[in-house]
Amino acid sequence: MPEKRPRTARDHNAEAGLAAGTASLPTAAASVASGAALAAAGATPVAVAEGRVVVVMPAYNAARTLERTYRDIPSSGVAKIILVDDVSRDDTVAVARQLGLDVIIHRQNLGYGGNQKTCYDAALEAGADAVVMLHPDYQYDATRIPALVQPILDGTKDLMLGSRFLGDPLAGGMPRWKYVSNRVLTTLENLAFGLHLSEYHTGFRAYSRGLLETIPYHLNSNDFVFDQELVAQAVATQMRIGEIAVPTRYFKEASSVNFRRSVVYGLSTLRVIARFMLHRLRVRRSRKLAGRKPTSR
Ligand SMILES: Nc1nc2c(ncn2[C@@H]2O[C@H](COP(=O)(O)OP(=O)(O)O)[C@@H](O)[C@H]2O)c(=O)[nH]1
Ligand SMILES: [Mg+2]
Repeated sequence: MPEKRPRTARDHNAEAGLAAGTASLPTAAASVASGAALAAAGATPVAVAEGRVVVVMPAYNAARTLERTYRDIPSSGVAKIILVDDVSRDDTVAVARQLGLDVIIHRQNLGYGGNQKTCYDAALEAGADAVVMLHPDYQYDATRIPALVQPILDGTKDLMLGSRFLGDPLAGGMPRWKYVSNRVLTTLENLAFGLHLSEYHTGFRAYSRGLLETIPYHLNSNDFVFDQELVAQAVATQMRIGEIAVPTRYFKEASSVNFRRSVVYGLSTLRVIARFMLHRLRVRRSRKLAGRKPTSR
């Protein structure tokens, strides 16, 4: 287990009772755990790549897993951790505040995609060069954040996926039906996108600032398919995509998506693929898949 992080370095709660979707943070939220602050708090200074890394956690009923997730986030090289609460019915907000996270609270439940829109708005507002999206359900190994984010800080990738399928997800406890449907959807997405990724459905990702500023993610779904739309947008705008292996854990609190919701998700993913193909073949242009502005690359 990693060492317990110094609490003082992140003890700058910024609480913004924002209306959902309007993510303008108060300036107090933009404070950073500087290297000096970390050193003063007793942390070992470690050489980190240039760039400001912000971790965002889209949260919904994560009270029982949040602290464990947080403890695994390396303290060096991460400037800020933002948790967006989507009107949880448990103590997620209280736990997040106790941990010293920057907390943003939705006034109404928007769903997983709607939550991420607020996450990315807030991360950009906080000056992030690289943004890590991490589920607060302790499913993904957050100690892998430095490896995930390195290619983005190096400027060689715009989107990094923490893949469960480069390891053995069944050994990690992934239900077989989820495994099979993931394989099928991933195969179809690879064919459509012309890529060779091992999976597209992970809840552990990192984005460059340039990517988030280029793709119009506000046009995306507020539901789970948001993640797939975002990858399609990244491909359509010629973003560079990579992946690393990330061990995963399956247990009760780490997986709330049931079979019915998964079927809806699967069908929505097929629609994303179809829309991508129509756009690519110039049969039907999609505003979502066109960049917000021309990229400089
Ligand atoms: N905002 C929001 N997030 C949700 C909702 N349901 C689940 N989530 C979050 O979505 C993420 C993925 O859900 P999860 O049940 O872990 O999916 P699985 O691990 O793929 O089975 C988790 O981090 C949940 O906190 C919801 O209704 N609203
Ligand atoms: Mg999960």
